[in-house]
Amino acid sequence: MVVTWILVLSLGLAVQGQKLPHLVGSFAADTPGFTNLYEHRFPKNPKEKYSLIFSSFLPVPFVSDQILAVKHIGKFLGNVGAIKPGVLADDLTWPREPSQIPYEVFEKEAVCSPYGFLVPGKNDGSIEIIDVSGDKGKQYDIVRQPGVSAKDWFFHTVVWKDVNGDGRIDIITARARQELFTGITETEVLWLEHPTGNPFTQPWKQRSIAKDVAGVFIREAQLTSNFRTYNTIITPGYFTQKLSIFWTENIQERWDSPADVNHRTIDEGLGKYFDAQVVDMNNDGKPDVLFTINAAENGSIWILETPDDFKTGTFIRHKLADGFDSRSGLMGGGNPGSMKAFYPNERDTSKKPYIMMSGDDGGTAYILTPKSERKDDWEYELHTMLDEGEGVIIGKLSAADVDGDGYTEIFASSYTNEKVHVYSYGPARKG
Ligand SMILES: [Ca+2]
Ligand SMILES: [Ca+2]
Ligand SMILES: [Ca+2]
Repeated sequence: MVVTWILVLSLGLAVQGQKLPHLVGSFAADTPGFTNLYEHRFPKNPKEKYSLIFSSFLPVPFVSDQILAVKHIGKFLGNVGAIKPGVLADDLTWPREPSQIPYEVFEKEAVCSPYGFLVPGKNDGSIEIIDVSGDKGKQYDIVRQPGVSAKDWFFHTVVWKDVNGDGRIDIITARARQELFTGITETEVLWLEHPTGNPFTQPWKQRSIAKDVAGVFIREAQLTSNFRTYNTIITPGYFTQKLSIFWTENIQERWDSPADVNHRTIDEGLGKYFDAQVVDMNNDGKPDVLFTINAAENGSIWILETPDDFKTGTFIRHKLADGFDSRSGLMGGGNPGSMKAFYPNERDTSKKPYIMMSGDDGGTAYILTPKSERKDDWEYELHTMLDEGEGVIIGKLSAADVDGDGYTEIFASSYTNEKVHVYSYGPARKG
Protein backbone atom coordinates (compact mmCIF):
# COMPACT_ATOMS: atom_id res chain seq x y z
CA MET A 1 0.00 0.00 0.00
CA VAL A 2 2.75 2.41 0.98
CA VAL A 3 4.55 1.80 -2.32
CA THR A 4 1.34 2.40 -4.32
CA TRP A 5 0.81 5.63 -2.42
CA ILE A 6 4.28 6.91 -3.22
CA LEU A 7 3.80 5.99 -6.88
CA VAL A 8 0.48 7.82 -7.10
CA LEU A 9 1.98 10.79 -5.31
CA SER A 10 5.00 11.07 -7.59
CA LEU A 11 2.85 10.64 -10.71
CA GLY A 12 0.66 13.45 -9.41
CA LEU A 13 3.71 15.63 -8.93
CA ALA A 14 4.93 14.94 -12.47
CA VAL A 15 1.62 16.12 -13.94
CA GLN A 16 1.59 19.07 -11.58
CA GLY A 17 5.10 19.92 -12.77
CA GLN A 18 3.86 20.58 -16.30
CA LYS A 19 1.00 22.71 -15.10
CA LEU A 20 3.01 24.87 -12.73
CA PRO A 21 6.19 26.62 -13.86
CA HIS A 22 9.38 26.15 -11.83
CA LEU A 23 10.95 28.95 -9.81
CA VAL A 24 14.04 30.26 -11.62
CA GLY A 25 14.95 32.65 -8.83
CA SER A 26 13.96 35.82 -6.98
CA PHE A 27 15.48 39.30 -6.76
CA ALA A 28 15.11 42.09 -4.23
CA ALA A 29 13.05 45.17 -5.18
CA ASP A 30 11.54 48.02 -3.14
CA THR A 31 7.79 47.31 -2.55
CA PRO A 32 7.03 46.02 -6.09
CA GLY A 33 3.37 46.34 -7.11
CA PHE A 34 1.99 46.07 -10.64
CA THR A 35 4.36 44.38 -13.11
CA ASN A 36 4.26 44.55 -16.92
CA LEU A 37 6.55 43.58 -19.78
CA TYR A 38 7.78 46.14 -22.29
CA GLU A 39 8.29 44.58 -25.73
CA HIS A 40 11.14 46.23 -27.69
CA ARG A 41 10.59 46.60 -31.41
CA PHE A 42 13.99 45.74 -32.83
CA PRO A 43 15.85 43.67 -30.22
CA LYS A 44 19.47 42.87 -31.04
CA ASN A 45 18.91 39.30 -29.86
CA PRO A 46 15.92 37.36 -28.47
CA LYS A 47 17.09 37.82 -24.86
CA GLU A 48 16.78 41.62 -25.27
CA LYS A 49 13.21 41.58 -26.51
CA TYR A 50 11.55 42.40 -23.16
CA SER A 51 12.14 44.71 -20.21
CA LEU A 52 10.29 44.18 -16.94
CA ILE A 53 8.65 47.37 -15.63
CA PHE A 54 6.87 47.69 -12.29
CA SER A 55 5.46 50.24 -9.89
CA SER A 56 6.85 50.71 -6.38
CA PHE A 57 4.95 52.66 -3.72
CA LEU A 58 4.73 53.27 0.03
CA PRO A 59 1.63 54.25 2.05
CA VAL A 60 3.44 57.28 3.47
CA PRO A 61 2.12 60.74 2.59
CA PHE A 62 4.56 63.11 0.86
CA VAL A 63 7.03 60.30 0.14
CA SER A 64 7.27 60.04 -3.63
CA ASP A 65 7.04 56.70 -5.42
CA GLN A 66 8.71 55.17 -8.46
CA ILE A 67 8.53 53.08 -11.63
CA LEU A 68 11.39 50.58 -11.68
CA ALA A 69 12.70 48.54 -14.61
CA VAL A 70 14.94 45.60 -15.42
CA LYS A 71 16.09 46.28 -18.98
CA HIS A 72 16.34 43.24 -21.29
CA ILE A 73 15.49 40.87 -18.44
CA GLY A 74 15.98 37.75 -20.62
CA LYS A 75 19.75 38.23 -20.36
CA PHE A 76 19.69 37.73 -16.59
CA LEU A 77 17.76 34.48 -16.12
CA GLY A 78 21.02 32.65 -15.39
CA ASN A 79 21.53 34.69 -12.21
CA VAL A 80 18.18 36.13 -11.16
CA GLY A 81 19.30 36.77 -7.57
CA ALA A 82 21.86 39.34 -8.79
CA ILE A 83 19.32 41.49 -10.66
CA LYS A 84 19.23 45.13 -9.51
CA PRO A 85 16.28 47.10 -10.93
CA GLY A 86 16.92 50.64 -12.15
CA VAL A 87 14.70 53.71 -11.70
CA LEU A 88 12.68 54.57 -14.80
CA ALA A 89 10.67 57.39 -13.23
CA ASP A 90 10.29 58.92 -9.79
CA ASP A 91 8.31 61.70 -8.19
CA LEU A 92 5.05 59.75 -8.68
CA THR A 93 2.27 59.25 -6.13
CA TRP A 94 1.04 55.65 -5.67
CA PRO A 95 1.66 54.52 -9.30
CA ARG A 96 -0.66 51.80 -10.62
CA GLU A 97 -0.07 49.70 -13.74
CA PRO A 98 2.85 51.01 -15.82
CA SER A 99 2.39 50.04 -19.47
CA GLN A 100 4.06 50.26 -22.83
CA ILE A 101 2.97 53.15 -25.04
CA PRO A 102 2.69 51.75 -28.61
CA TYR A 103 5.70 52.97 -30.63
CA GLU A 104 3.40 54.61 -33.21
CA VAL A 105 2.06 57.08 -30.63
CA PHE A 106 5.26 59.14 -30.28
CA GLU A 107 7.60 57.31 -32.74
CA LYS A 108 9.83 56.46 -29.79
CA GLU A 109 9.95 54.15 -26.78
CA ALA A 110 7.72 55.43 -24.00
CA VAL A 111 5.89 54.20 -20.89
CA CYS A 112 2.60 55.35 -19.40
CA SER A 113 2.10 55.52 -15.64
CA PRO A 114 -1.36 56.25 -14.22
CA TYR A 115 -1.31 56.89 -10.49
CA GLY A 116 -3.16 57.65 -7.24
CA PHE A 117 -5.54 55.59 -5.09
CA LEU A 118 -7.61 55.49 -1.89
CA VAL A 119 -4.66 56.18 0.38
CA PRO A 120 -4.58 59.30 2.54
CA GLY A 121 -2.25 61.82 0.92
CA LYS A 122 -1.93 59.68 -2.21
CA ASN A 123 -5.43 59.96 -3.66
CA ASP A 124 -4.72 62.91 -5.95
CA GLY A 125 -3.70 61.01 -9.06
CA SER A 126 -2.80 61.68 -12.66
CA ILE A 127 -1.29 60.11 -15.78
CA GLU A 128 2.38 60.53 -16.51
CA ILE A 129 3.92 59.77 -19.92
CA ILE A 130 7.60 58.85 -19.76
CA ASP A 131 9.99 59.11 -22.72
CA VAL A 132 12.38 56.19 -22.17
CA SER A 133 14.30 56.52 -25.45
CA GLY A 134 17.28 57.95 -23.54
CA ASP A 135 19.09 56.68 -20.44
CA LYS A 136 16.95 58.56 -17.91
CA GLY A 137 13.19 58.72 -18.44
CA LYS A 138 11.73 62.18 -19.23
CA GLN A 139 8.35 62.61 -17.53
CA TYR A 140 5.32 64.74 -18.40
CA ASP A 141 2.05 64.97 -16.48
CA ILE A 142 -0.81 65.04 -18.98
CA VAL A 143 -3.70 65.41 -16.52
CA ARG A 144 -2.71 68.16 -14.09
CA GLN A 145 -3.01 71.19 -16.31
CA PRO A 146 -3.55 74.82 -15.49
CA GLY A 147 -7.29 75.54 -15.52
CA VAL A 148 -8.38 71.87 -15.26
CA SER A 149 -10.46 70.73 -12.25
CA ALA A 150 -8.18 69.89 -9.36
CA LYS A 151 -10.48 67.22 -7.91
CA ASP A 152 -8.58 64.31 -6.39
CA TRP A 153 -9.18 61.74 -9.14
CA PHE A 154 -7.04 58.60 -9.41
CA PHE A 155 -6.19 56.65 -12.59
CA HIS A 156 -5.31 52.97 -13.18
CA THR A 157 -5.12 51.98 -16.86
CA VAL A 158 -5.27 53.51 -20.34
CA VAL A 159 -6.17 52.42 -23.88
CA TRP A 160 -4.57 54.11 -26.93
CA LYS A 161 -6.94 55.04 -29.81
CA ASP A 162 -7.17 57.84 -32.35
CA VAL A 163 -10.46 59.06 -30.90
CA ASN A 164 -11.00 62.01 -33.30
CA GLY A 165 -9.40 60.62 -36.47
CA ASP A 166 -6.71 63.31 -36.79
CA GLY A 167 -3.87 60.78 -37.05
CA ARG A 168 -2.61 61.41 -33.50
CA ILE A 169 -3.30 58.52 -31.13
CA ASP A 170 -5.22 59.62 -28.01
CA ILE A 171 -5.94 58.05 -24.62
CA ILE A 172 -9.19 56.58 -23.35
CA THR A 173 -9.03 56.05 -19.61
CA ALA A 174 -11.19 55.66 -16.53
CA ARG A 175 -10.89 57.63 -13.33
CA ALA A 176 -12.49 57.50 -9.89
CA ARG A 177 -12.54 59.43 -6.64
CA GLN A 178 -14.06 59.00 -3.21
CA GLU A 179 -15.33 61.64 -0.79
CA LEU A 180 -13.27 61.35 2.38
CA PHE A 181 -16.13 61.74 4.85
CA THR A 182 -19.17 60.33 3.04
CA GLY A 183 -17.44 57.51 1.17
CA ILE A 184 -19.43 58.48 -1.94
CA THR A 185 -17.56 57.55 -5.11
CA GLU A 186 -17.64 59.14 -8.55
CA THR A 187 -16.36 57.40 -11.67
CA GLU A 188 -15.88 58.56 -15.24
CA VAL A 189 -14.61 57.24 -18.57
CA LEU A 190 -12.90 60.02 -20.52
CA TRP A 191 -10.58 60.72 -23.41
CA LEU A 192 -7.43 62.79 -23.39
CA GLU A 193 -6.64 64.42 -26.71
CA HIS A 194 -3.10 64.07 -28.07
CA PRO A 195 -2.22 67.74 -28.75
CA THR A 196 -1.07 69.14 -32.10
CA GLY A 197 2.22 70.46 -30.69
CA ASN A 198 4.85 68.62 -28.65
CA PRO A 199 2.89 66.03 -26.61
CA PHE A 200 5.53 66.19 -23.85
CA THR A 201 5.01 69.93 -23.27
CA GLN A 202 1.51 70.77 -24.53
CA PRO A 203 -1.71 70.21 -22.56
CA TRP A 204 -3.92 67.17 -23.39
CA LYS A 205 -7.59 68.24 -23.46
CA GLN A 206 -10.01 66.12 -21.37
CA ARG A 207 -13.54 65.21 -22.40
CA SER A 208 -16.08 62.92 -20.73
CA ILE A 209 -17.35 59.74 -22.43
CA ALA A 210 -19.54 58.32 -19.63
CA LYS A 211 -20.12 58.70 -15.89
CA ASP A 212 -20.96 56.04 -13.28
CA VAL A 213 -20.01 53.06 -15.47
CA ALA A 214 -16.32 52.40 -14.74
CA GLY A 215 -13.43 54.02 -12.93
CA VAL A 216 -10.51 51.63 -12.53
CA PHE A 217 -9.42 49.06 -15.15
CA ILE A 218 -10.22 49.43 -18.84
CA ARG A 219 -9.09 46.95 -21.51
CA GLU A 220 -9.33 46.68 -25.31
CA ALA A 221 -11.39 43.88 -26.85
CA GLN A 222 -12.47 42.77 -30.33
CA LEU A 223 -16.09 41.64 -30.50
CA THR A 224 -18.52 40.97 -33.34
CA SER A 225 -22.05 42.07 -34.17
CA ASN A 226 -23.79 41.30 -37.46
CA PHE A 227 -20.54 39.94 -38.90
CA ARG A 228 -18.78 43.27 -38.25
CA THR A 229 -15.79 43.28 -35.87
CA TYR A 230 -15.71 46.16 -33.41
CA ASN A 231 -12.68 47.41 -31.49
CA THR A 232 -14.48 47.74 -28.18
CA ILE A 233 -13.43 48.62 -24.64
CA ILE A 234 -14.36 46.40 -21.72
CA THR A 235 -14.66 47.99 -18.27
CA PRO A 236 -14.88 45.93 -15.07
CA GLY A 237 -16.50 48.19 -12.47
CA TYR A 238 -14.85 47.96 -9.05
CA PHE A 239 -16.98 50.71 -7.48
CA THR A 240 -19.93 50.50 -9.88
CA GLN A 241 -20.04 46.67 -9.54
CA LYS A 242 -20.90 45.97 -13.16
CA LEU A 243 -19.03 44.76 -16.23
CA SER A 244 -19.64 46.87 -19.34
CA ILE A 245 -18.64 47.18 -22.99
CA PHE A 246 -18.14 50.45 -24.87
CA TRP A 247 -18.17 50.69 -28.67
CA THR A 248 -18.58 53.27 -31.41
CA GLU A 249 -20.95 53.06 -34.38
CA ASN A 250 -18.80 55.54 -36.31
CA ILE A 251 -17.66 53.78 -39.47
CA GLN A 252 -14.21 55.40 -39.24
CA GLU A 253 -13.99 54.22 -35.62
CA ARG A 254 -14.02 57.74 -34.22
CA TRP A 255 -15.12 58.09 -30.60
CA ASP A 256 -15.37 61.89 -30.39
CA SER A 257 -19.09 62.25 -31.10
CA PRO A 258 -21.24 61.25 -28.09
CA ALA A 259 -24.03 60.17 -30.49
CA ASP A 260 -21.78 57.41 -31.89
CA VAL A 261 -20.57 55.96 -28.59
CA ASN A 262 -22.66 53.32 -26.81
CA HIS A 263 -22.20 51.13 -23.79
CA ARG A 264 -23.94 48.08 -22.43
CA THR A 265 -23.68 46.25 -19.09
CA ILE A 266 -23.06 42.56 -19.75
CA ASP A 267 -22.78 41.27 -16.17
CA GLU A 268 -23.58 42.52 -12.67
CA GLY A 269 -24.55 41.37 -9.20
CA LEU A 270 -21.37 39.48 -8.33
CA GLY A 271 -19.57 42.26 -6.40
CA LYS A 272 -16.43 44.24 -7.24
CA TYR A 273 -15.46 43.49 -10.85
CA PHE A 274 -11.65 43.75 -10.80
CA ASP A 275 -10.00 42.89 -14.12
CA ALA A 276 -11.21 41.50 -17.46
CA GLN A 277 -9.74 40.13 -20.70
CA VAL A 278 -11.45 39.11 -23.94
CA VAL A 279 -9.86 35.93 -25.33
CA ASP A 280 -11.05 32.64 -26.84
CA MET A 281 -10.84 30.38 -23.76
CA ASN A 282 -12.46 27.20 -25.15
CA ASN A 283 -10.95 27.22 -28.65
CA ASP A 284 -14.27 27.42 -30.51
CA GLY A 285 -13.18 30.46 -32.54
CA LYS A 286 -15.40 32.86 -30.58
CA PRO A 287 -14.08 35.32 -27.97
CA ASP A 288 -14.96 34.86 -24.29
CA VAL A 289 -14.71 37.30 -21.39
CA LEU A 290 -12.42 36.22 -18.54
CA PHE A 291 -12.82 38.27 -15.34
CA THR A 292 -12.20 38.33 -11.58
CA ILE A 293 -14.35 39.41 -8.64
CA ASN A 294 -12.26 40.90 -5.82
CA ALA A 295 -13.66 40.32 -2.31
CA ALA A 296 -12.53 40.22 1.33
CA GLU A 297 -14.20 36.81 1.50
CA ASN A 298 -15.10 34.38 -1.28
CA GLY A 299 -13.60 36.17 -4.28
CA SER A 300 -13.95 34.39 -7.62
CA ILE A 301 -12.95 34.02 -11.28
CA TRP A 302 -15.38 33.61 -14.19
CA ILE A 303 -15.78 33.28 -17.95
CA LEU A 304 -18.63 34.78 -19.95
CA GLU A 305 -19.42 33.10 -23.26
CA THR A 306 -19.92 35.81 -25.85
CA PRO A 307 -23.04 35.75 -28.04
CA ASP A 308 -22.85 36.19 -31.84
CA ASP A 309 -24.09 39.76 -31.38
CA PHE A 310 -22.40 41.42 -28.40
CA LYS A 311 -24.85 44.36 -28.57
CA THR A 312 -28.02 42.37 -28.03
CA GLY A 313 -27.21 38.72 -27.23
CA THR A 314 -26.98 37.00 -23.85
CA PHE A 315 -23.60 36.40 -22.23
CA ILE A 316 -23.53 32.99 -20.49
CA ARG A 317 -21.67 32.90 -17.18
CA HIS A 318 -19.38 30.05 -16.00
CA LYS A 319 -17.66 30.03 -12.60
CA LEU A 320 -14.09 28.69 -12.72
CA ALA A 321 -13.17 28.94 -9.02
CA ASP A 322 -14.23 30.74 -5.84
CA GLY A 323 -13.49 30.80 -2.11
CA PHE A 324 -10.60 33.29 -2.30
CA ASP A 325 -10.14 35.31 0.92
CA SER A 326 -8.05 38.32 1.90
CA ARG A 327 -5.41 37.47 4.53
CA SER A 328 -3.61 40.83 4.66
CA GLY A 329 -5.70 42.19 7.54
CA LEU A 330 -6.00 45.49 5.65
CA MET A 331 -9.28 47.33 5.32
CA GLY A 332 -10.52 47.04 1.74
CA GLY A 333 -8.16 44.14 1.05
CA GLY A 334 -9.43 41.54 -1.43
CA ASN A 335 -8.56 38.35 -3.32
CA PRO A 336 -8.13 37.71 -6.26
CA GLY A 337 -6.56 40.59 -8.20
CA SER A 338 -5.75 40.65 -11.92
CA MET A 339 -5.74 37.55 -14.12
CA LYS A 340 -4.54 36.80 -17.64
CA ALA A 341 -4.79 33.92 -20.10
CA PHE A 342 -1.44 32.73 -21.49
CA TYR A 343 0.23 29.79 -23.23
CA PRO A 344 3.01 27.96 -21.32
CA ASN A 345 4.71 27.34 -24.67
CA GLU A 346 4.32 30.18 -27.17
CA ARG A 347 5.09 27.77 -30.03
CA ASP A 348 2.11 25.57 -29.15
CA THR A 349 -1.05 27.63 -29.08
CA SER A 350 -3.43 24.99 -30.45
CA LYS A 351 -4.73 24.00 -26.99
CA LYS A 352 -6.83 25.99 -24.51
CA PRO A 353 -4.76 28.67 -22.74
CA TYR A 354 -3.84 28.55 -19.04
CA ILE A 355 -4.72 31.39 -16.66
CA MET A 356 -2.41 33.16 -14.21
CA MET A 357 -3.98 35.07 -11.34
CA SER A 358 -2.72 37.21 -8.48
CA GLY A 359 -4.16 36.42 -5.04
CA ASP A 360 -3.56 40.07 -4.10
CA ASP A 361 -4.32 40.42 -0.34
CA GLY A 362 -4.43 36.63 -0.09
CA GLY A 363 -0.61 36.55 -0.30
CA THR A 364 -0.86 34.00 -3.11
CA ALA A 365 -0.58 33.54 -6.88
CA TYR A 366 -2.33 30.86 -8.92
CA ILE A 367 -2.30 29.00 -12.22
CA LEU A 368 -5.60 27.61 -13.51
CA THR A 369 -5.48 24.85 -16.11
CA PRO A 370 -8.39 23.49 -18.19
CA LYS A 371 -9.62 20.01 -17.15
CA SER A 372 -10.14 19.00 -20.77
CA GLU A 373 -9.94 20.33 -24.33
CA ARG A 374 -13.72 19.91 -24.78
CA LYS A 375 -15.35 23.12 -26.01
CA ASP A 376 -18.31 22.69 -23.64
CA ASP A 377 -16.16 21.97 -20.57
CA TRP A 378 -15.63 25.10 -18.47
CA GLU A 379 -13.99 23.34 -15.49
CA TYR A 380 -10.50 24.28 -14.37
CA GLU A 381 -7.96 22.94 -11.89
CA LEU A 382 -6.57 25.48 -9.45
CA HIS A 383 -2.84 25.29 -8.66
CA THR A 384 -1.13 27.49 -6.07
CA MET A 385 2.11 28.79 -7.63
CA LEU A 386 3.08 31.02 -4.72
CA ASP A 387 1.91 31.24 -1.08
CA GLU A 388 3.64 33.75 1.17
CA GLY A 389 1.02 33.46 3.92
CA GLU A 390 -0.95 35.92 6.01
CA GLY A 391 -0.18 39.61 5.97
CA VAL A 392 1.40 39.56 2.52
CA ILE A 393 0.23 41.32 -0.66
CA ILE A 394 1.11 39.95 -4.10
CA GLY A 395 1.04 42.40 -7.02
CA LYS A 396 -0.05 42.00 -10.63
CA LEU A 397 1.66 39.14 -12.50
CA SER A 398 3.01 39.36 -16.03
CA ALA A 399 4.19 36.76 -18.54
CA ALA A 400 6.09 36.40 -21.83
CA ASP A 401 8.89 34.29 -23.27
CA VAL A 402 11.65 36.72 -22.33
CA ASP A 403 14.68 34.61 -23.34
CA GLY A 404 13.39 33.38 -26.70
CA ASP A 405 13.37 29.61 -26.01
CA GLY A 406 9.62 29.39 -26.66
CA TYR A 407 8.68 28.71 -23.02
CA THR A 408 6.88 31.37 -21.03
CA GLU A 409 8.35 33.10 -17.98
CA ILE A 410 6.06 34.50 -15.26
CA PHE A 411 6.92 37.42 -12.96
CA ALA A 412 5.20 37.69 -9.56
CA SER A 413 5.88 40.63 -7.27
CA SER A 414 5.67 40.23 -3.51
CA TYR A 415 4.92 43.75 -2.33
CA THR A 416 5.27 43.01 1.38
CA ASN A 417 8.36 40.79 1.19
CA GLU A 418 10.00 43.14 -1.36
CA LYS A 419 10.90 40.49 -3.92
CA VAL A 420 10.11 39.69 -7.53
CA HIS A 421 9.86 35.94 -8.19
CA VAL A 422 10.71 34.66 -11.68
CA TYR A 423 9.17 31.40 -12.92
CA SER A 424 9.54 29.52 -16.20
CA TYR A 425 7.88 26.67 -18.09
CA GLY A 426 11.20 25.97 -19.79
CA PRO A 427 13.52 23.16 -18.79
CA ALA A 428 15.04 23.72 -15.35
CA ARG A 429 18.66 24.88 -15.50
CA LYS A 430 21.25 22.50 -14.05
CA GLY A 431 23.70 23.48 -11.35
CA1 LIG B 1 -6.40 61.97 -32.21
CA1 LIG C 1 -14.76 30.77 -27.17
CA1 LIG D 1 11.52 31.35 -22.01
